[in-house]
Amino acid sequence: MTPTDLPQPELVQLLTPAGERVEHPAYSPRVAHLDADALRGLYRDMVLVRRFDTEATALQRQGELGLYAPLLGQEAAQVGSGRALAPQDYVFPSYREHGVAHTRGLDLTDVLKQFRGIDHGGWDPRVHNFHLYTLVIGSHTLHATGYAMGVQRDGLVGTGDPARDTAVVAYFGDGATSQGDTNEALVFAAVNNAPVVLFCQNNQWAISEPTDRQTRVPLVERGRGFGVPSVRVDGNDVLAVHAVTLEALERARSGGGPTFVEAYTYRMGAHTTSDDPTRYRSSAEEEEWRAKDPIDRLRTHLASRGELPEAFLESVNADADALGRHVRATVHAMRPPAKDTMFDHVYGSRNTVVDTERAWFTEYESAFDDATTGGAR
Ligand SMILES: Cc1ncc(C[n+]2csc(CCOP(=O)(O)OP(=O)(O)O)c2C)c(N)n1
Repeated sequence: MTPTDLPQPELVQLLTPAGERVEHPAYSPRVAHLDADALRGLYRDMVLVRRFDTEATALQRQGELGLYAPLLGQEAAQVGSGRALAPQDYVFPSYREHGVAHTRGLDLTDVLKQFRGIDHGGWDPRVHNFHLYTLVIGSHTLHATGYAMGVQRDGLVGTGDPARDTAVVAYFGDGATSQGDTNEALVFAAVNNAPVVLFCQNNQWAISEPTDRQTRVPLVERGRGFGVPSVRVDGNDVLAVHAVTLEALERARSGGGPTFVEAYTYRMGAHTTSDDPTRYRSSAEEEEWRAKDPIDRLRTHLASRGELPEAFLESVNADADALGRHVRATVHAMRPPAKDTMFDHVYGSRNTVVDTERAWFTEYESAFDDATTGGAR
């Protein structure tokens, strides 16, 4: 049998690509509390992160960023899941999770410091419980699982206190599920009942490798193979993603253990600004997915119910324009850091070896500032 002959797993959906609301016995109740205001909030989030994406891509083309990894097409997967998190939950992103960063309250320009090459990270992970981006594919699934085991041992799971019980989420791609680290994370998460959500955004491509070069079974089956409850959700349906993530987080926080989520979505843009997807995929495929655009889907749904007033759309556009101006102005004003900042954050506290190296480096650098050159380098 070929993979396409195999029975396909259920795809949880609450909004069809045409924007129609459909019911699901297990997941509709999870989002019953969301009123039109809440749905408009999700719409606004998605429009803002898409504008950020457009601005960042343009800034890279203008030479202001060395590289950028667009999230275009994955707004619902990221906003829907990010808005399900509690403040005390902790996130381990890969490098494309700008939409999740937005939901955690980061100033998105911080994300661009690494892409401009002026910072190893860009933000303090402790402020928003949002870890630094990880470029080593899959490695952070182990960090997240280990962190979750720590959370469990600290007694922050299953207490029944909604402000205390904590879940951990790792975001990664379809390609990452082929990495040893991700499979090891599933083993550790399963046998330790770790409070971790392993959130896979299956955007169909790992750079130029399609998912059928990664797996003979739907990715959701990979989680099940390790004995981890696993759900496949329409990743372009913000409502369904929200419902599925709420359930997974609740399971983790209450002591029910890990969940593997496969958010079935599509990377509508390039892998990064260094990539040219026309070399490996067809425009027909891109067209097919454009018809499933996550933002259009929610807009159509809200409009069909008369819940998208013109004044709201205007305010979202105004906010998006303001975000665009902020992103451009902030990036233009970013300057390289002092060279000795490379010694910062090597350890969490002062370290004598690092202090000695910093002193040596500072002295070495000052040798170029001698009187004969007047301090010029
Ligand atoms: C361990 C490791 N191997 C290879 C790479 C090179 N690499 C960068 S991105 C990428 C594809 C990742 O695809 P996927 O996990 O599907 O995530 P996506 O970029 O689609 O979000 C690869 C192979 C890397 N960064 N780390």
